[in-house]
Amino acid sequence: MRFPSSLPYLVSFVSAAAATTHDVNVGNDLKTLEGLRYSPNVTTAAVGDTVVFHFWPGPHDVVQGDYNSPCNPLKDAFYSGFIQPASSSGEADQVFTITINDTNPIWIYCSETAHCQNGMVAVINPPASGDSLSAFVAAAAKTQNSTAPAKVQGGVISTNDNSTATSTSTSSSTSTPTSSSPAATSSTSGAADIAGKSTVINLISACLAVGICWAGLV
Ligand SMILES: *[C@@H]1O[C@H](CO)[C@@H](O)[C@H](O)[C@H]1NC(C)=O
Ligand SMILES: *[C@@H]1O[C@H](CO)[C@@H](O)[C@H](O)[C@H]1NC(C)=O
Ligand SMILES: *[C@@H]1O[C@H](CO)[C@@H](O)[C@H](O)[C@H]1NC(C)=O
Ligand SMILES: *[C@@H]1O[C@H](CO)[C@@H](O)[C@H](O)[C@H]1NC(C)=O
Ligand SMILES: [Cu+2]
Repeated sequence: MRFPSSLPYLVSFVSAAAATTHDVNVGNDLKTLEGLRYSPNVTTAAVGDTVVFHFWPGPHDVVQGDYNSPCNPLKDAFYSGFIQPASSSGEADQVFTITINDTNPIWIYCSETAHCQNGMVAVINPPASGDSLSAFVAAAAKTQNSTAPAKVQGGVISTNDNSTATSTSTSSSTSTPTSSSPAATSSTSGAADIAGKSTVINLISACLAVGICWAGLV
């Protein structure tokens, strides 16, 4: 059961080797140090890329919004749920990751009370013309309340690993050789195993022979 189901995974892993990871901080504009922000608030991502959301003290969440109804989710929106760091200064030890399936604009907001209304919004792949994020901010400011999907969906929550978050494209490009090398390594280590075993067998037979010789001498 496990082996057949891992095959499509390996295939997609190899074909997605050129994908880029984009990191977005939630609740911390690293430039202005404003809390009610996503940073960066504009991300350009290709199909197959991933966007990893890092959560700073809030609480905050990540909701896929409806451009025509700011601070409300799209139908079947992705949703992170609220993720709060243990410490009041650092990042949460969990991240939320979405995969980009197409290059249509993705509007994002935080559903915590008043956050969306105060400009806690972002966009992935904004429309080519017009400052649509500013228009979204202005429209959001006119809304009264925010809503969110009932459950976490459309993305993956995983352990925050700063080492992968900072070495994005390098880690995905090195995954190609890594993904192809196990076959090569396992065959060479298999050969090494056989070589090792035959060495041991040779030693044992040599010892036996010597022992027999020695015993024979005594
Ligand atoms: C990740 O790195 C940031 C910045 O150095 C740090 O504040 C944060 O605590 C780290 N998060 C984890 C989970 O190690
Ligand atoms: C997006 O973030 C930048 C950098 O912090 C900020 O200057 C800009 O005002 C933000 N845009 C909107 C529409 O909030
Ligand atoms: C939205 O907020 C307004 C004003 O505070 C309130 O009257 C209304 O009931 C709220 N709507 C929902 C769906 O919570
Ligand atoms: C991409 O497709 C997957 C599988 O259908 C879905 O779970 C995910 O939410 C989609 N990503 C976005 C950004 O909508
Ligand atoms: Cu928030």
